[in-house]
Amino acid sequence: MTRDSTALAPMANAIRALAMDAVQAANSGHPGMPMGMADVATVLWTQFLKHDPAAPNWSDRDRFILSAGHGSMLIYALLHLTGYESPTMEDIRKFRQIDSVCAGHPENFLIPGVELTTGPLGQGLAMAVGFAMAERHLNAQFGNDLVDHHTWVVAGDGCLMEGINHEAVGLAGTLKLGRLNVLWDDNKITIDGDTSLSTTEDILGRYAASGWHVTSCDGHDFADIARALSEAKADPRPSLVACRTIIGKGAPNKQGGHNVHGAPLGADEIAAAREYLGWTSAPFEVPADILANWRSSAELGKNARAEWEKRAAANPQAAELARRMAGDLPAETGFDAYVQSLIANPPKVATRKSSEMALEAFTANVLEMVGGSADLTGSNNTKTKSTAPFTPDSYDGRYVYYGIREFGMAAAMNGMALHGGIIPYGGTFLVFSDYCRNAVRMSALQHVRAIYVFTHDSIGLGEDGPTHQPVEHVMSLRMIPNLLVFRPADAIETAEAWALALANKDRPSVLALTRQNLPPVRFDSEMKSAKGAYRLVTASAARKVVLLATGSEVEVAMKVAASLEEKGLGADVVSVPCWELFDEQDAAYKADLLPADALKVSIEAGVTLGWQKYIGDGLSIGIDTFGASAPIDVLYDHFGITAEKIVPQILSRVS
Ligand SMILES: Cc1ncc(C[n+]2csc(CCOP(=O)(O)OP(=O)(O)O)c2C)c(N)n1
Ligand SMILES: [Mg+2]
Repeated sequence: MTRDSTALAPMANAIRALAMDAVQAANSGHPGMPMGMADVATVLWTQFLKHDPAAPNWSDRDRFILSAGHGSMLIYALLHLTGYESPTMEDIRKFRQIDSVCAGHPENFLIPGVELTTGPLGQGLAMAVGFAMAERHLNAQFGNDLVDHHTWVVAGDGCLMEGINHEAVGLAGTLKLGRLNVLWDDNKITIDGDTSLSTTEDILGRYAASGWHVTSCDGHDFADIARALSEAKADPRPSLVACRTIIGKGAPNKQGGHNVHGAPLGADEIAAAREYLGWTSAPFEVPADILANWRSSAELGKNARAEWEKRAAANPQAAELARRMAGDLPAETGFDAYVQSLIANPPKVATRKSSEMALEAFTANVLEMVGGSADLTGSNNTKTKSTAPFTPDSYDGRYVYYGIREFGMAAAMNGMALHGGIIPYGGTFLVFSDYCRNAVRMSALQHVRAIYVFTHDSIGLGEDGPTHQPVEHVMSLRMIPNLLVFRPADAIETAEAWALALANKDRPSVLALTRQNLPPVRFDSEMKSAKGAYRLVTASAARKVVLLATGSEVEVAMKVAASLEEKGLGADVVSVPCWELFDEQDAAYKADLLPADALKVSIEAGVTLGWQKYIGDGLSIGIDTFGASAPIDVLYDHFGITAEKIVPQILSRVS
């Protein structure tokens, strides 16, 4: 519905009033951005955004992404004003308090209309690339009748300055994601002051050079904003709209300066702003006529949803789309038959290879899986026969060539998972997980099923040396809450890790996989990895030792156990493919695997810090220094991770 500025200005001022009053009440928060972008947001939400407040999860809604997450009051105000059930005015009054869904930064798990969690600058925009990829992919698979929407992003100077922006913009330009429109809050201010303190970049030039459509507007002129958004929507390329704004617009003495970025305006300035804006209502009160205008602004979206519902009712593919959007796996995943084939023919292969074999089975059945790699496809073994390339000419493809963009890849995976309808997986070397670590953390925080294939998981990669040999990575990933970290020991454990990663729809998984071949250690189909740790070998002689090992070191533990048994010392081998799942088991199960009367020994080719929680004052075999460049056997010997070097240390502790 097109409204003139006489109607729009008070609507935008309602956002400004809520933002300044909520920040003041909380005595913390960021009024500058919502006040500065209120006019742009008002045009977007009343004239462009396709949404229905009564159905926040409608799959064909446009996605609104507040990449500048510190401006959270902008989205809270928009959701409330347009009539979403949440947040209520009570929630807004309690902005940033423990009993309010209006958290300091928007959290996807607290409010349905909040598509994603933002706050780490740059990642919202980078996740938006994933949203736009998901839309095109599902459109190619399900057609215009079911999938036909846009991704709108509000991003600040910080989002465009972060390094990840380069990765995201390059990927979006290459993939020609024309449904992606970024509205840049071009206010020339960041926390420290004027942007000229730290950047002289020609941002529009950079985006244009990356294949984007770029345009600018006066971010306080409603007609000019609408003109620019129309252009952006129509252009077949991804669009950047530089919206020239004044930070804190409406606060007469503070607007335009960096002090309005992240501090309450104070009672005097709020009074002055009320005067300046002609806003006479008490805090947290919106005049009925203004609220009515906001509420009716979603009519277009409501009608669009009604039309969509009719089309969906008549579309035979709608049920399959609904299943994928709900995140439910298909009845047949290919897992059982694949495990039977391994039992019939146990392979001696690297776990990166057995991951590929598992993926062949899963991707043939679970069609919502979309894979990729950050330019290490042949090393990560992530490409399967079922996954054709995802390109601008074939968005129905299921394999993304992300390029050397680990952080951009992980953020895009989060975006695809959050959009829904897709289970993304992507690979790089484990040692480069640091490059995308904050996006992995954001997968976990946002409860999304993104699956990370991190190969070359130890000194076992050999000659490439310490720059490429992860030492602290597996352990440091275990420190991230709500993340499953799998380090499987053979082909069957790898298949189980994949099955568990797919089954856990509310959390991400990491698969840490070897470069080197590993012998099979499992020959049965009981889903033992589901408990995180299990007894692989039971002591023959009276048990004195329990060996805990992961991945490639399970083989070493088995040799150690055999050697101890020869000396009359009983030793269990416990394989620990996933700490997090083990930690969720009951006390009796844990006590049975980790008996108090045995010497407990951990063996893992990585840092030892952390194993003490399972082994107490037992023995921890690992690597607490950087690796070295040499052939694998030399390295395992050099770092003391062989039965020959471990057994004497155990003997000195047990008699
Ligand atoms: C990765 C990251 N680094 C630093 C911060 C802290 N931070 C929050 S907002 C901000 C400045 C952002 O400037 P801009 O995007 O221009 O926002 P504006 O001040 O215009 O609202 C910074 C440095 C952050 N949230 N994320
Ligand atoms: Mg700024």
